[in-house]
Amino acid sequence: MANPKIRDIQVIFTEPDNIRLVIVKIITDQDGLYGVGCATFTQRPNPVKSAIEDYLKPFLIGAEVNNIEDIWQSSYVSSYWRNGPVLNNALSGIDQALWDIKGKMANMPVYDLLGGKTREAAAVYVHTSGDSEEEVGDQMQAYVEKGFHHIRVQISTPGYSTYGNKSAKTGNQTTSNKDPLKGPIPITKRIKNYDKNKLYAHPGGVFEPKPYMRSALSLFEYIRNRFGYGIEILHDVHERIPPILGVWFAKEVEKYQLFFLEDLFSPEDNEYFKMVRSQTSTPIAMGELYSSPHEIIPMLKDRLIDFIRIHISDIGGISPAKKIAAMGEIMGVRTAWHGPGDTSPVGHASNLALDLSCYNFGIQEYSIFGENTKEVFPGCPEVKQGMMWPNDKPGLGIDIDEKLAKKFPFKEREYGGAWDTVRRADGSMVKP
Ligand code: GCO
Ligand code: MG
Repeated sequence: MANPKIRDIQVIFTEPDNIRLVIVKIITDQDGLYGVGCATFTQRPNPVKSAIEDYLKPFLIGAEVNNIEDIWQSSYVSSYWRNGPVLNNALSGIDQALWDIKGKMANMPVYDLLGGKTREAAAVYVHTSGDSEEEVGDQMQAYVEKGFHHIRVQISTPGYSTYGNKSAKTGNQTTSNKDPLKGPIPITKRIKNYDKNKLYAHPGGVFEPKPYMRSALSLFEYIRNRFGYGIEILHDVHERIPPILGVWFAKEVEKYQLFFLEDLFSPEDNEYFKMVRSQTSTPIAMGELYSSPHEIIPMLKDRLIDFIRIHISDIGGISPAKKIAAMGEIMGVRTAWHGPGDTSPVGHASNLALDLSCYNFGIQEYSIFGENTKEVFPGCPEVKQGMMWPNDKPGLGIDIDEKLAKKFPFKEREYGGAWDTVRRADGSMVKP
């Protein structure tokens, strides 16, 4: 029987729980044989769709589905200029779908194609956040009682906005701080009737590094006093603070024994990780914003990070991710694939295939699937007792109910669905 070939490539947009998801479906010329892949770049879905439909589809129709690596390598350079989140998400959708097909042809789960299980399930971490330390602690208590052992903790900063907690009081509002001793007063409050529209295209509020760091350090102190050191806590700085303050912060948190401290710097400030490494043993996680091998390789080569936070579809799919994981293993760096709400359940299934098969697995981020999402994606990985479990079906073990997916078309979004525009008190931009 001839090797199956790609007959059609389809892009499916759906947002079952208010997050825009992009799925690729590869149909082969063998009846009933198809695969699904995640190409979700929630802030820019349309260019990803075009990169697939207008460029990769005509390039790949007729290709033999067996040859995943050759398809990946030839597609990667088919644009000549390469890397970046749009082209890599397009490539990821194709790549993950081809791994799904190969598993179905071999009648094996993808994790078996990648070398088999090194663990039965993948430990996950979940998100807590709140306006007060007690609120964060109570959320944490509830998760601990459900068997979770790794908890991300974020807290709002009185008078300012902050990442990970969009509370009405201090989240996306352009807040004003009344106490100048607690931090600068936002420019929108200093100048009467300041035209806020000049500053806030997509209001993400006002962020100031010192008040944020004081709130976070106080939260860690509270959590350790309330829960002790038996539970693992994680924290996401999400860039935002000037790099030298990041170096100071990484040292200050050492006594709280975080499982990891994430996105301490922006990718543009990768060089600062060398300073952190020589001054503290706080475990460092970085990578969700990387979309080129040039960003992650130096981090692994010099052991500048402890956890690879790469968003698999932003790096081009399972094929490149497994190579990065292998380099990580050789250098003593563990995986912690990005798993936010804007990774589709197909993307989570790809994360899980690597979590189970890679010896140097660290932890898996898990954003709880909404009810609609679980219905649109039959075979969603199951999470219980703080672990994500495979369903042992061939391929990625997940599908998309296209009829149901159509019931959740992309909603209109102002500002094109841009990421929050966060600014300092003086009105200057903050990343992100
Ligand atoms: C995380 C990430 C996300 C991103 C989001 C961007 O650690 O899960 O920081 O929350 O902000 O995926 O679209
Ligand atoms: Mg993050």
